Amino acid sequence: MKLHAVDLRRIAMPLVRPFRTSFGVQTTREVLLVRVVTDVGEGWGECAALAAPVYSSEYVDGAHAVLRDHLVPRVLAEPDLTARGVARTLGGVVGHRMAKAAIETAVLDAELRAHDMSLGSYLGAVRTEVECGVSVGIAESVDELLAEVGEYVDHGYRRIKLKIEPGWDVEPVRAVREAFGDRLQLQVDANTAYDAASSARLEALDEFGLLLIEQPFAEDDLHQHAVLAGRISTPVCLDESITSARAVVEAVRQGACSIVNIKAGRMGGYLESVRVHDVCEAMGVPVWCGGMLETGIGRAANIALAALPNFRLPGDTSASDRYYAEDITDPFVLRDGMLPVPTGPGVGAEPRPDVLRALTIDVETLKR
Ligand code: SMG
Ligand code: MG
Repeated sequence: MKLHAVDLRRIAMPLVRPFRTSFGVQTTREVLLVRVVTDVGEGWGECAALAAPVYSSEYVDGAHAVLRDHLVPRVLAEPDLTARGVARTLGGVVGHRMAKAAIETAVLDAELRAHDMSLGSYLGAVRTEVECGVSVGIAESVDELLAEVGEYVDHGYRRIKLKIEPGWDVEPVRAVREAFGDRLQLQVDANTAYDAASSARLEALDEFGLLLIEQPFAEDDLHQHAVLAGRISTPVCLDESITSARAVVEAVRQGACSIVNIKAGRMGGYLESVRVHDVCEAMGVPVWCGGMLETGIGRAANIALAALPNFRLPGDTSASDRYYAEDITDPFVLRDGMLPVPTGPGVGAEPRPDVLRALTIDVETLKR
């Protein structure tokens, strides 16, 4: 296909409640959306980067700049662009995986729409709906946390993930276990907030029957994760550390994790995510789909990915109303703890023009 133009659109979406993690509080989700206009039609992709470089080194202004100055000019110059070729075209640029993923997804969306094929079918989905979990931020108090978890349990979520940090770990986990019982599927995510000195607090979580402990240590510290994994029976899961199929093979080989959180943005796209899924399956390592507070565009694509066979645990693929009063697409509505895998062509969701317009801060159009 030929690429005619690319829109880089910045939107701001207020969250229905503040989301606090070990790295800070999000109250509004600033999102960078990519739209490609091609000779076979248009396509959309959502960049996973947050407004500030606090989850990973990427952030919205940086992603915007690298797309505008380096990535989009390379794809615009490509005489015959395919989604499978995007990674090679962008290979000369080091890093910036979330920005690369956004453009690759938009090209893939356009290509699949032109072939009237859904992303799920293309990636190898084996389910028509996926089991959903929800990620619960650090609260002001244990009582407030229990109220929030109770709301989500009543809503039907199949598993709860608690954000933790040193000082907000054993007590909230114990309180949730006591209030909701041992049958609640429960896991925790530290977003790298621990180190060797605070690791004993994590060992104390071993008695609570957690599904997993996600990314307790720094993203480049596989060794510390392997040490913890050797000391506890709760599986250690990696998020921030896993940026490619190569990285996951190394992490598993070192004993640093036995479960993997897959986020397409972090891997540089859905195509690399399928490779990570496949190598994990071959190594006997279950995966699950992470989230970056996506709008309906990114959420639709995540749900398609989560329908692959080795996605064996509920994902952070919550319903639209967990995040937003109004989504930019038709909302994803939870039914019996599940969300349906989109069946329409491409990612299977598109922005509603009026909502998109109302939330837009800026649009920059780059042409051939
Ligand atoms: O999309 O439901 C979601 C957010 C899930 O906890 C979540 N994501 O480390 O897994 C993670 C975090 C990263 C983003 S926090 C703003
Ligand atoms: Mg995480």
